Amino acid sequence: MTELTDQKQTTLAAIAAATTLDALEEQRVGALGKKGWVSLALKTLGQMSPDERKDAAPAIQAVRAEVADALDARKTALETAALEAQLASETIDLTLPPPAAAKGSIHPVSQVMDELAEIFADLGFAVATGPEIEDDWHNFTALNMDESHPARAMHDTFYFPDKSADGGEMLLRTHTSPVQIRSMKDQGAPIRIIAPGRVYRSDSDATHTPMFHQVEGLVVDRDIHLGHLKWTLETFFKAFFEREDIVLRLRPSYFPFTEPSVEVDVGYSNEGDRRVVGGHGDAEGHDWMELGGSGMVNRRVLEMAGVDPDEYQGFAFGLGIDRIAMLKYGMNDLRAFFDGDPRWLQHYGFSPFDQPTLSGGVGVRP
Ligand code: 2NL
Repeated sequence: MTELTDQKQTTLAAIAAATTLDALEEQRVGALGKKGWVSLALKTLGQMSPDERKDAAPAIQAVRAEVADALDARKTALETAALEAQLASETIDLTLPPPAAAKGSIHPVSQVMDELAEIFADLGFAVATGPEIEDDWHNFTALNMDESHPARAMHDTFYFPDKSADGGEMLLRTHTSPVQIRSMKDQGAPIRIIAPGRVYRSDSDATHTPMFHQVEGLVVDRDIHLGHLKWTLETFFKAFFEREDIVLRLRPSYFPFTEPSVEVDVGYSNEGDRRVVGGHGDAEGHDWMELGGSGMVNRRVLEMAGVDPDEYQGFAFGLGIDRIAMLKYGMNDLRAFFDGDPRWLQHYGFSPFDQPTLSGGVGVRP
């Protein structure tokens, strides 16, 4: 019994001195584990006479309980101390100055895409998206540009070295028209969508980059005519440029995918080295700027997209997003759009908190 009391004193002292949960566990195993001294002491009860056992059993159980209680108490104390230390290290000093202002800004192209989506959503258009890597059927054939069509060569297409599984050429889309072809095939008519996104053409100079942004629009329904097209574009440009004196000029043109086809010009005036839309025709320095093309969807295109051209008609248009962004926000160098220069982005970028909305204005400056 004295040996047991000694072992108990040693263990209780070690428990009290333990500063980690690991050290505590070591004491538990040494005392209460299968080969621990308490467990071994309990095993000796079997060899005792009933009289001896009557005294020894409660004594050993009492030691066992005392050690177990000490372990529990120490464990709770260590855990509480650990939590308090963590809480102390994670306090926030509210008297410190605020962190530096966020450095990121929304690129003008992203801003204008958000503005476009907002305006067209209000006119009942949904936003459609599709792959940037296309096959030649969706990019060209379905748009009434077969292999021999000269417009195919005119598009300066980036082709991939490998053909698709069914033998077609793979390419980077040269316009977002294939998105609308896919939407018509999937949804059928009537349909009212815009397809904004990146497009690629292999030409590059001061006014052309190999990747640029386009938004196309498509409305297919019964009895659609050119009047709907003109009203839609005029309404869009008035909302986008936030002025009522927008003048549009539709010039006869040719696209294989529309018939008739028209070029869309907007009137502008020069203000120093900056072009400002609207107010056309009242003084020197006024001219027209081509912003896109449009027309009535060629019936062959409707047919190839699975829409019956005797039941449905449609109009479509395509606008260069980078160009209308430059015009609206007074930027003069297209190439700066894609340089990723943080100073340019700092100057021309938009705050992430400035979401374009029709109620709050679609073009708030940061
Ligand atoms: C331009 C000219 C245009 C279209 C794009 C189109 C799409 C389908 C069917 C018919 Cl699915 N047309 N898109 C139509 C006319 C012109 O873009 O100069 N864009 C910058």
